[in-house]
Amino acid sequence: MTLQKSPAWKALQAHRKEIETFHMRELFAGDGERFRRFSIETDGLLLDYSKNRVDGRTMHLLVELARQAGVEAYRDDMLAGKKVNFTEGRAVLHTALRQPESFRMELDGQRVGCDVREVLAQMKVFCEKVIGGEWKGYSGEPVRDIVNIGIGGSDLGPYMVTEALRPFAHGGVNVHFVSNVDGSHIMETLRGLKAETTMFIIASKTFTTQETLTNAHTARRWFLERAVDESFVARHFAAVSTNAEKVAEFGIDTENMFCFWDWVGGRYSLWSSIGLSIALYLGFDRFTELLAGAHAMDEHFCSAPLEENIPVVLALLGVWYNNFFGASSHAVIPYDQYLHRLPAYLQQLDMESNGKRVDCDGNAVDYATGPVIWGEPGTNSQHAFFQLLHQGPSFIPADFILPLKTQNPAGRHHDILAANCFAQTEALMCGKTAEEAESELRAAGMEGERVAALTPHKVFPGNRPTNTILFPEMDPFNLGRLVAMYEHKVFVQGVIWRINSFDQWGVELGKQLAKTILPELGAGGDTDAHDASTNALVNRFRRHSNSGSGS
Ligand code: G6Q
Repeated sequence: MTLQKSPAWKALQAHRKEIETFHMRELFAGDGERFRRFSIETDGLLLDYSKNRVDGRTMHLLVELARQAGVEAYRDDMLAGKKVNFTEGRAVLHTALRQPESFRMELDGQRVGCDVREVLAQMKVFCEKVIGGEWKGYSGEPVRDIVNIGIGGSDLGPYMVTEALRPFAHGGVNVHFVSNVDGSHIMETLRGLKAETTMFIIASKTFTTQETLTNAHTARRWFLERAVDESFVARHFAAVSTNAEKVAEFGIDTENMFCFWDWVGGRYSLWSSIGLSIALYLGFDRFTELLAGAHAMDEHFCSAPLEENIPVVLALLGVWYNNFFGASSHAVIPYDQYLHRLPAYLQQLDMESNGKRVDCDGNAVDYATGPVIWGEPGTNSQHAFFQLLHQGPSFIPADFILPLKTQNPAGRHHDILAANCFAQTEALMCGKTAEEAESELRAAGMEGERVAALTPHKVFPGNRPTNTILFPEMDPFNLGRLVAMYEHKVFVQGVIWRINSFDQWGVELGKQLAKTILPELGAGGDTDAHDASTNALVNRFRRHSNSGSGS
């Protein structure tokens, strides 16, 4: 049966018409218990979803949709190591990376639990040596700067986490991230560094990614121009990969290689040795707190009933708006400057996972799947795009995220931040009626036609949904919970939409075509191998660029 013909879907469609005219203002006015009924707390992490266009029946029907889609069975399959990434024939076991020590699991003859512990132990020893200064560079000085070279899943997670947890850095090493193949990224990063005290971590699951290898070779050249002796590479380059052969081919001693496994998807890999830069920057104990936080969310996801399950409820609300209100985007607004990379991280997690148009039977879907995810920290975003959230014609649900305690108590900063966060969700929900707008204008001394002319511009329709996520403070444990919460939300939505959330074939075509175009940029004469637009762009670049051979 197709999704849209399922009883739960049809019931939701009918219900959508029933609640069309409901305004959240009235729902709150008519129900003093609304916050209590529509919020969930687990160990200090609160999801308030009462400012959504839902009532008890909506939630009942949405949970029914999750049941009919088999969310619980799919979840159990994923955790049991079944090959739920069916287009790549892979298990999806990032949850195994954050299991406690007692965890034992075998998969196709691999000792998943033991392998994870072994690599963690290797990371711990390495971190202790580097942080403690026992690991010396070629001049005998300790490491001061770590440069993580990776892209996509091998960059966004560690970069987001190290930014989010800056106050927890031990201060002995700085961390830098180079991802873009634009040479400016690596050249700007290297400019301030000393080869003697710099350690490069080449983070690439496949160790074949063009951008990462190009940056890694540039880093190696930069290093050797200074260190001269090839044998010094071993003290300054480490690799995180599943591909030992390619690591050795690049010239990195496999002693300095930290492995992970094909059952860890790139965008789910920050919990694996891809998190080495996190562990070096924060210290290994902080890294394990991050894992423990994610594990706590895994436990909640596995054990809480669907109605009280935070990732499930977030997923269902997303489906509600995406599929029944035509909301094609979803904003994420962290009220925490340290989380400034969270929206970018979630863009990959959500859009690469659920930006799919074909269902698990290979049929094109006739319903919306993953929305566009976007956002910026509050309060900055209030002064930029909130106008559109409040008064634009598009309907955009949003998540507001706020830690209760700040890492930097300073005057009334945190109160002002929180007041803005709460005020925005209140404003989006309540809006401002024409009568209210008009009486405000009159109270300000305006009269007659001017009032009538200005009133429509001052009206806020309200009834715009938000989730508010509060947690005790931005520390490794809570960040782990927050990220795992979004991972599971994305998973649940993928199950409901009957798509494979764990492959990413959509990134392949552009990569293939770039491989054809690259040699053309360095060849003589004009190309006519493509369409007229691509030919003209390639030929113009060839004539005017200063890039060198293009090879
Ligand atoms: C993530 C994707 C993708 C991947 C990068 C880097 O889920 O697979 O973003 O992480 O393409 O790949 P490598 O780690 O293999 O270099």
